[in-house]
Amino acid sequence: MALDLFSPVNLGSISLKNRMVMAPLTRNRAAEGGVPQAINVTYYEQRATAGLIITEATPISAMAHGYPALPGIYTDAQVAGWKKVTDAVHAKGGKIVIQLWHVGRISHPSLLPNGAIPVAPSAVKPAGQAFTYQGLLDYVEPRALDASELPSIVADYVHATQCALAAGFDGVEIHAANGYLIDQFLRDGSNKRTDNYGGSFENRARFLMEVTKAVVDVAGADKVGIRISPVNPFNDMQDSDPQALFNYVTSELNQFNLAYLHAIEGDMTGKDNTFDFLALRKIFKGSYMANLAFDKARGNTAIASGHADVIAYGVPFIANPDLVERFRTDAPLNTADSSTFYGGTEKGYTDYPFLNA
Ligand code: 8OZ
Repeated sequence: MALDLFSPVNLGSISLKNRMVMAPLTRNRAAEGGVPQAINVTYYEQRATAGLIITEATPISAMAHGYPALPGIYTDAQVAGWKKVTDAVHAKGGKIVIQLWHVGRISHPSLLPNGAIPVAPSAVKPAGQAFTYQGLLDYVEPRALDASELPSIVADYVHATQCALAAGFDGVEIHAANGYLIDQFLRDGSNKRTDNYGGSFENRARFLMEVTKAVVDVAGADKVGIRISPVNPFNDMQDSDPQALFNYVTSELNQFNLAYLHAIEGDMTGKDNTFDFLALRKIFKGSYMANLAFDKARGNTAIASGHADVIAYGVPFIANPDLVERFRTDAPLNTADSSTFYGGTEKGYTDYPFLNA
């Protein structure tokens, strides 16, 4: 029988009961100190029938924050909070990895320790405004990191990975997508460096490779995935030759034997693009996760045709905690309320109905 969304699969050492992955989704509902709280436990536990849950993007240090009410993964209290989440998901037979995040320039001094200036590969201010506790505020020109500072950020990834393992996660996903710090190094719209971390593909990918090696050394490659978004312009990102850059990045990642490569297959703004994602899938030797507005039919087709091993669903999992069962039985889907995506309470978070509820 052909493979489909309901076929089990292993991503590295993580065994999935089906191929429907809950995509990482920023929800801005952590307690003070970036500590996951009871409603966060309920939210993830409700979605444990996914083959794999990828948590919301989670800052690896105080300097990695860029939005209000994010949960972190660098203090003891955060680890204790996340442990309740992983215990609840595991008790329901689910698997969960945490997405490790540094926002780089997509932040604001009001969100950072002592009003620090956000850091980035280069002092290039992104267009747009930051979401802060005071509302939307213009981005500021970030401070270009000195190469001598990078090992301490790599150390923050290592520390966060240790925290993630202590919190009981099945693995970690390195967020190298959507215009945040690692992606800012990768793409030449935001990386104007003239040292070993800028210019050539090899140089622009150096920071990602250093982070990956360090995280793999702690967690084991079979517990590490990476998310990329080669052509997503979100957060004011551009690159002069994304296909060649990400073909290179993907082939370099082969050295690690990672659990999976997760690609946002296009432009979240809905504009057509001509990027060849199948080329990445063919270059990459491990499992491939595709994301971008898939439905059940397109997900099944992508798996049966070999385009992807697993499919990540975002908005459908916000509105349908039992999305797997709904797809399995062709049941109607709840509609997502975008006004409650970011921040708030249980409303639009843990109160979407299950089938027959
Ligand atoms: C939407 C709003 C805030 C953050 C990403 C972490 O795009 C995000 C994000 C998305 O990866």
